[in-house]
This record gives sequence, structure tokens and C-alpha cells, in this order.
Amino acid sequence: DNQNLEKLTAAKAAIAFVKHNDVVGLGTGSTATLAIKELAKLMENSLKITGVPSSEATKELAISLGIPLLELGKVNAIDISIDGADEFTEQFNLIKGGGGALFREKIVASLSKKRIVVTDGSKLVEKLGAFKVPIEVNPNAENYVILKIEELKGKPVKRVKNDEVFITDNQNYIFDTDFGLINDPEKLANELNQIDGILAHGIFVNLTDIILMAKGNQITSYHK
Ligand code: DER
Repeated sequence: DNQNLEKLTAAKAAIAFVKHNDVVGLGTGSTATLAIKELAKLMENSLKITGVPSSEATKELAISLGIPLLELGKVNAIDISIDGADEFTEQFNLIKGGGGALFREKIVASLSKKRIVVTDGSKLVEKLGAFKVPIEVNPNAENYVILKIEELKGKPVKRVKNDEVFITDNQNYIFDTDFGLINDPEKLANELNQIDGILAHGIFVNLTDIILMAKGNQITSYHK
């Protein structure tokens, strides 16, 4: 369908930035998956890369495609990362975590020299917040964190998937939290960073260099 075509268009545009011998941060989600598959095709034409996966799902995909991998906790730097987003603004603020991989995605982005986000046309927003902010919480801090999020006027809802409580790759819960439209994402991100028990939240500020958005067969690229 059209959205899938847009995701593929953005994915193809992103891999043009990957160079021979790059260490590449591999994102999570349907658009990042398309980019990873395009990367694997390039490898057949002798492009040499090493991947750093942002989730167990992406790790398994990369292994199935024969992409050599490094363990995220063991790398000191990543040359370029390609990942998706659930929402983005023209100020390069994102909401991520729709796929539940936000913690390792944030570490990948934090280690990367160049961060590319690939999206279809539906992700561009004036203000973040229509998409609820995923917040990864250690189960031992569950009620404490709920109280602290409510103090910030958030409405946390524990994520359920296939009728089961969703458990992340890091053995934590996700609370999808409605803060309404977010006027100051950096301020909210900093407030959430102060709450012990939160491993990561899905507000990505100052973690993106290039956004490639496909609308129809047009690519709009935003460069920081
Ligand atoms: O979970 C994530 O952060 C994903 O990257 C998500 O934000 C985008 O997933 P999509 O490419 O399947 O829309």
C-alpha cells in the first residue's frame, strides 16, 4: 500500500549515506527493517558494514541477512544509524518506542556520529504528543513511577500486547503516557530523566541529524 511504498522510498534514500567499512546502528520497526534489508542487498555488491542492533528482533533479522554484528554494550562509537520514529517535528524532536525498543534505540543514537530517521509522511507533526510517550519502567519501581508521572500530569497506561503485559528486551514494562500536546519536549524529557525507575522514555531530543520523510514518491529531507 502507499504507506509501505513511502517507507521503502525513505529506506532506500537512507542507505545512500552508508559508506564502506561503516559501523551501522540498525533501528527497529517496519521502516528500519526495510532499510536493513536494503543494506543487506548492498553487501552483495561488496559494501562492507558491521551492524549494531537496537533490539533482539533487529538482531535476529540482521543475523538472518548475514550482516556481521557487534554487541551494543561493547561498542565505543557508531558511524551512522538508521531508525524510524512514531512522530517528529521540524525541530528534530521525536517520539519513539512504538515498537518497545526505545532504550537500546536511544543508546544507539547516543553513540552515533550521524543519526538518520526514516519515516512515511504520516509522522510529521507540529507538536509531539498525539502519540503517547512510551516510558520503560523497571517492575520494582512501577507504582512509584506511576505516582511521579501523574505529578507531571501524565496519564500512564501499561502496554499490553496479544492480551499479555508487554515485556521489553530488558525485562521491563512500557507505560504509554498521554501528556497531551507537548509544548517543551526538552523540559519534559529532563523531568522524566529525574525519575528513578525509568530506564528510558520515548522523547528523543538532540539525537537526530537527518530526517528522510517520504510522501507519495517524494522525499523531503530535513538536515540539522
Ligand atoms: O519503536 C520505534 O521507535 C520504531 O522506530 C517506531 O518509532 C517506528 O516504527 P515504524 O517504522 O514501524 O512506523
